[in-house]
Amino acid sequence: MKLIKNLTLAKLIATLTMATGLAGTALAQTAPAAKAATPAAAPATAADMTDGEIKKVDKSTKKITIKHGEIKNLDMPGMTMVFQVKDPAMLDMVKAGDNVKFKVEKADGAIVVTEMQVAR
Ligand SMILES: [Cu+2]
Repeated sequence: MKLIKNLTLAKLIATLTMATGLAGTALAQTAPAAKAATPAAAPATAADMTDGEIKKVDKSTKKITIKHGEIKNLDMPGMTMVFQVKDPAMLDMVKAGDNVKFKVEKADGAIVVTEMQVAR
């Protein structure tokens, strides 16, 4: 009877030690993540710009296909899609394969690229 009691106690202590160890690990993992989140508080203008790669430029329809990263102001995840451009001159600035930073806005139900710069 005494042996069983000791075993149970040993098991309890082992469980507690393990739980404490896990909690310690969780805390250690939380710290760098919180630190990494701080630089994300960038100026609003930079946050509005989206990274993308030009896939296709169609001057006849004034549309551009961009493989884009997350578009935060439109709450859109990364994907490849066709955009209209605000200024057709933008179509002369870029070609397929270019990496760009661009800004998109919703206008009259369409998603329009309003600003674009080639990332070098
Ligand atoms: Cu999209």
